[in-house]
Amino acid sequence: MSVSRLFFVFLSVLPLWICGTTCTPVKRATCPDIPANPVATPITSLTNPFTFANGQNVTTKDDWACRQAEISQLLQTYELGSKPPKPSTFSASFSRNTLTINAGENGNSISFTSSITFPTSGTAPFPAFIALDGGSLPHPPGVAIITLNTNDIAVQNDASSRGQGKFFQLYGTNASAGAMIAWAWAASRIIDAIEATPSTNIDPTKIGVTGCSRDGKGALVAGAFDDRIVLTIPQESGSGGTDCWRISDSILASGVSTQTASEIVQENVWFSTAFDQFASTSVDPLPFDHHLLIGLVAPRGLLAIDNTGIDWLGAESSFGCLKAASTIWEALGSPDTMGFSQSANHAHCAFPSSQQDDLNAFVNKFLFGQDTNTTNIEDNAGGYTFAMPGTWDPWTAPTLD
Ligand code: MCU
Repeated sequence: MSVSRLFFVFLSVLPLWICGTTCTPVKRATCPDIPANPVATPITSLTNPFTFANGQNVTTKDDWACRQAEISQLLQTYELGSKPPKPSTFSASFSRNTLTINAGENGNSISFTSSITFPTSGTAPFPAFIALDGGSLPHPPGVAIITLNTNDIAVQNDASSRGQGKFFQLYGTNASAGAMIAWAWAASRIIDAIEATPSTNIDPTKIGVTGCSRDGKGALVAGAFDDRIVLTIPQESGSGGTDCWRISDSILASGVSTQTASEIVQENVWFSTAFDQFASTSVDPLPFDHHLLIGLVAPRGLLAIDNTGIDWLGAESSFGCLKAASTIWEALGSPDTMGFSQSANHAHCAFPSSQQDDLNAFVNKFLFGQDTNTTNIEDNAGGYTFAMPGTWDPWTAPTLD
């Protein structure tokens, strides 16, 4: 081979050699620092997704990656507590439809299990839902259900459950985590285990997460904090889920008996104790609201399922919060990968058949790779109005290149 030909071959393999199989596009060189006191100025509208905490604008997709990292950090610091990374000791095994996960850190170790219910139809490797406490959706054909037992990981009986569960045996009872971020940690470990254990017959690239009510809040947090999850379906998650704190305060003030931050922190341990100071006084100094938690999922698939028949759930708050969040999918050029389906007059967590088509469209698109129509899924059973842009969301979505 001639020298010039050798040089040409060298040049053509160079990118592969540098990148291996994990090459990602060149990112913004540095992300802006979070200001020392991001909770200084009270904000009565929802916070602008497209402005960094230091006031700079988000103008590109690389900026958005930085903004997502910032939002993730702010949510962990002021509301949810820290989600630890994969523990330094980790192993997984699978037998008799049970996934066993062993994790160790700082001399502590735990073992927890998840049962997998396999579909009676379809082909392996199967797509799957990680379903908090089994979830409350009708099981989609061909999809496996991996049950995450929430109380085993972080107990959620009531306000006295703080620090109880295997997560806290591993990370200490003083860990900042509330129960939801602890479950999100466990969902990530389940995905690690699936990736490491091909004998499960689960496709790790086709994993969704779901749960209803308190577990719907948890499903949203799990989907927000692991971008390997391709579809997030919070069902009737209410306050602490797809509702925005500020909108819930406002609809309570207008006479709708809905759950707000000040009530929720007294009821259970879903949040870090760092959230108490805001919940007990005002949520306005928070540099985020839950439209930004929802936006951590973007542009991955998200279908929020709501029930307008129960005031406590604050479906109007969820509607506005999701509308505000939808500008993030829009800015990323992916408006069709998020939708919200609201229906009325049914028992809490009883999935009504009127929402089945919406569910099928999302499941078939994200777990089976089909080209289904998820355009404008925005069922508005409550007849809510929410101006875009408006008082709650005084911004327009930029086009992020
Ligand atoms: C909607 O989720 C919660 C709600 O936040 C609580 O206030 C209520 O007690 O329980 C709901 C729930 O989890 O119901 C199963």
